[in-house]
Amino acid sequence: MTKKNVADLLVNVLAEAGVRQIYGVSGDSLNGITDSIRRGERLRWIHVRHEETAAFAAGAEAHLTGRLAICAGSCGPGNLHLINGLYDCHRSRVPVLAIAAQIPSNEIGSGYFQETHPEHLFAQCSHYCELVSQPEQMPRVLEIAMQAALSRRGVSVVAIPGDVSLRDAVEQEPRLHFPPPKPTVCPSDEEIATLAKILNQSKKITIFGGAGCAGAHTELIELAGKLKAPIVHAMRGKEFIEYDNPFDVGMTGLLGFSSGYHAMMNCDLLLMIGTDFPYQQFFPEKATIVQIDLRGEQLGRRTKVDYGFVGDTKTTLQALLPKLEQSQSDEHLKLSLEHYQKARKGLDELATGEGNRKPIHPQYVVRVLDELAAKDAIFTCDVGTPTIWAARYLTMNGQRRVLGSFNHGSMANALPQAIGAQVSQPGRQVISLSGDGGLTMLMGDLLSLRQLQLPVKVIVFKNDALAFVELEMKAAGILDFGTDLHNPDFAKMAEAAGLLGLTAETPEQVRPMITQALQHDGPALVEVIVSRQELSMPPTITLEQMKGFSLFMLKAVLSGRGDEIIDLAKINLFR
Ligand SMILES: Cc1cc2nc3c(=O)[nH]c(=O)nc-3n(C[C@H](O)[C@H](O)[C@H](O)COP(=O)(O)OP(=O)(O)OC[C@H]3O[C@@H](n4cnc5c(N)ncnc54)[C@H](O)[C@@H]3O)c2cc1C
Ligand SMILES: Cc1ncc(C[n+]2csc(CCOP(=O)(O)OP(=O)(O)O)c2C)c(N)n1
Repeated sequence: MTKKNVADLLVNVLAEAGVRQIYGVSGDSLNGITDSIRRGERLRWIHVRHEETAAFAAGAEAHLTGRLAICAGSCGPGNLHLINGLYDCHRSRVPVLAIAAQIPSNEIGSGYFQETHPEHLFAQCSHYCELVSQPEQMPRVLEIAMQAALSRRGVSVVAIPGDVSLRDAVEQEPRLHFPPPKPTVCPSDEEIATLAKILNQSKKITIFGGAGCAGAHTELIELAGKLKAPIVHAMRGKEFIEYDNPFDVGMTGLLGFSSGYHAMMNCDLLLMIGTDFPYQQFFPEKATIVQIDLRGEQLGRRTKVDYGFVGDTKTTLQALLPKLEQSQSDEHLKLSLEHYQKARKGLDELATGEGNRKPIHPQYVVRVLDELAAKDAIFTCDVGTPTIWAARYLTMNGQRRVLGSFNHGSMANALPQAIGAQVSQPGRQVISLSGDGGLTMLMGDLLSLRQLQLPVKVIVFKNDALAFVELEMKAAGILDFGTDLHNPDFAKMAEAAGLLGLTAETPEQVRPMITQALQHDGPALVEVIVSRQELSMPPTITLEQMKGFSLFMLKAVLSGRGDEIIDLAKINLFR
């Protein structure tokens, strides 16, 4: 048997751990590793056009599978390009390992060609970030990195000079051979009794759930039934909470529903479960606040908390439910549900499109897409207005998924995440809701759809602007500046890149074109010419009040229509 080099060992350890692919862009310092992938035939090399895409794609894979996903960049600029995508993965707490190739080990510290120090660069966006400077460190450093990414959920980085990858390995095999641990975490019996007592004594309870409720749908619904409590969700909880949920009153936050906002503001007790919703302004000031989270450091991070418990949602609710009395008072729930129906109706009324009457409202596009997409479709949405439309108009059902750059808030996430989603879930329909700004930021990777034969469907909301920023500028009372986009014909560009390219200019073209794209056996792009300024400020807030406040400082929900601020409301008023 030929002796392994360090790169072979690295590839072997990853393959043994169940890794199937590495996203990246090759380069001299990575040659040892890519060559080992080629020879070993156990991992696929997913060749993208920009390393940032590789990191976002790995993040999407990790999000969907829950397993470790890998990206790689060559030394200096190569791995530096990973950084924004890695920040996103780290802040979304998905397990991703980045391999950052390094310059020749004997040149480190000399200011050599392409020299950077990945250990410093990636320190802020990783749990673990170490340099492998000699073969004896392998596979231990790699395995520590993998364990850190998996158990602390987030990013680990292994920096490795090209020459070290090519040296003979000392160890030959992986050292770790155990299945992923799956501990259950529950508050103590005493704490569960306290929690039950507080809940049994309270009347107007609202549950505020987030992504930490994944896998606990049954328990959550039972809990709401016992407490007669409306359930508000945070954005990352949408895919796990919204469906089959008779207690659903929508999302809160600026992009949320007024019903979600009011259900939280009007309760006596807010029960936060598995959420890290970041906007302080949306929490009630007077209500008692109880928080349950898997990680103790999250308790009280976003609002004052009166009772905090450390536990995973499913285990905690299973322990709690038998101790709860059936609530007899459903006034708060009824009011919240009625409010939700009204808010939902108001938003649905905005999602219309008729014949050839321009402009096309983006809400209409997403409503049609929602109707036509597969039951188990995976949606990705760009930061910008596509996040708003996804939050409000995509319907979840327990099988569908929705991914975005929700915590890091980076533009250009949707296409790269769609690539990772499609690579890791080859049988599923993957749809990217792309902004024209977001798409063009990492547009080179449209080419990857053809090269990698990924049948991703890209819906481009062509409003010729950084529209979300224009909204923020208007909210701050300043004039739009630096937000115009002079766009190409995206459909023609897509065609030139080997994709099906379509343009919808009128509402009547939306449905047939989305249908055609979804049925197309390959990648497709539909550019939809949508209205530029679709949203308006809440009627309760005047322009004067808004001055000096950024959008995220507003303590209100961005209503779907606006009657008071005429210049913003035009589009809605003339409908
Ligand atoms: C342009 C833009 C606008 C946005 N506007 C809004 C908005 O209006 N409203 C909104 O809601 N969001 C909005 N977001 C998203 C927002 O920034 C946050 O990403 C989102 O609110 C967080 O959702 P979450 O709390 O469900 O998820 P996370 O932030 O992922 O928090 C999950 C929490 O659950 C805990 N947890 C994990 N597993 C478990 C478990 N098993 N048991 C218990 N706890 C667990 C974690 O420790 C964490 O504290 C916006 C994003 C963008 C980009
Ligand atoms: C990398 C990055 N740069 C800038 C921003 C600030 N920003 C947030 S949304 C947005 C506009 C997005 O424009 P587009 O993709 O066209 O979507 P739209 O809002 O127009 O629908 C910008 C510039 C950001 N979030 N991320």
